[in-house]
Amino acid sequence: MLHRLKLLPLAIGVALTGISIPAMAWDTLDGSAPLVIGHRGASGYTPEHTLESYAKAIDLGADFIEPDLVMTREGVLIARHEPTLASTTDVASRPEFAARKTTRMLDGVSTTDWFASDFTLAEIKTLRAVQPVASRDQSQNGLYEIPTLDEVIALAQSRSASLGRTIGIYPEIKHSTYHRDLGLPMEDALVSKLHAAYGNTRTAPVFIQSFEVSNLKYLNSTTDIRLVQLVDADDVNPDGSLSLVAPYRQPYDFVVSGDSRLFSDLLTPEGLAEIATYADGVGPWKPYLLRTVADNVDRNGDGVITINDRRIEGDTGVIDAAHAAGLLVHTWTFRNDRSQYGFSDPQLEMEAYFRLGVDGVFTDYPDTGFAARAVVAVPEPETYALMLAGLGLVLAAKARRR
Ligand SMILES: [Ca+2]
Ligand SMILES: [Ca+2]
Repeated sequence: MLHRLKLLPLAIGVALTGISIPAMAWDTLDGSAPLVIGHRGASGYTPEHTLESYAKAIDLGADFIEPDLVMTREGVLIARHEPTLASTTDVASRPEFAARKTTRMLDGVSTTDWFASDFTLAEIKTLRAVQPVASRDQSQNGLYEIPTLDEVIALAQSRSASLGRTIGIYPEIKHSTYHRDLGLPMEDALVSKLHAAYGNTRTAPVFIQSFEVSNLKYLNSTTDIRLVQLVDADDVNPDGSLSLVAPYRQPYDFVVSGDSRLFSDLLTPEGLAEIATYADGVGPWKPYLLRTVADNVDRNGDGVITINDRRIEGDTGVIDAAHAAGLLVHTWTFRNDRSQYGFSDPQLEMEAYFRLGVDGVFTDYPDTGFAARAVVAVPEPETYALMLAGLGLVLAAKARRR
């Protein structure tokens, strides 16, 4: 409720200056409105990581679009959630690529699939995206190409110009250590593209994100573009604590270097203080922020007890601690069709996180995020009354002076 109290001086200030548009004082790091980030585009509606999905996200109100990045054989950055291609493209149905199916270790996990690094960009461009979530619209399968980072940047910049509002990009370096071990290091290639498109400045409408740590520390020495440390986990325990099982136990570069710290250690005051030495924000999985417990009540009434029925037990203090360390908090992932911890409605879930003061949300459904932010942005009725009363006093005083 803290931000509601912040509105009082704001309301008086608004009244004294005669500005009649009420403004929300958010509990975000800098008081500005939180970001709606189109997670893999508008991936709830359109196959993820396609220009069509990013364009849809922009149409639905996203402030930023999120390309996850992997590399082709010749080192071109392309947008895919994983270096593997089977779940999000039609590669498995293409006889000319049947022999490319192979087994590699991916962050310690033996993985059999088609890997982007075994394909040239020209070959990647012959593939078509498919919707990987069976319950989502399958009618656009086979229609859209796999975009390069260059194409994503061009889309964001052209849509920014045509719409008159800035569309940012939020690239994620996927599996940094894995790519480096293949001889395809991603960091310099990404920075080079971003500097060419936006300049080397922290005011660029760009955040670079990674689950690994050492690559972000390196990037902090090579670019002023803002950096975000992602923090993962694999599940939520019945008591509300986070379950940490490999490969979601530690940043993979910690596994390789023998650093014993877990993802959860990054969110202690000490962990956050260290992140603040090299990054501008932290991106924790949302259960790290809002504490929930399982109590065997079917809150969403679907007849089964799942993680979605959990009871909310307040917040964990991580947002305030991150803000105290000077870090933005961008959390993920909000989906209309799943993972609504403790909530029966996906918009209400995002509203709750906005009220807690997160600085941004990643969502597969940017329209729901946009609607949630609009609801939270509207001051409560008593605040309106205060503002109107203040404005009335000013107008009356002006009238007497005439
Ligand atoms: Ca991502
Ligand atoms: Ca249920």
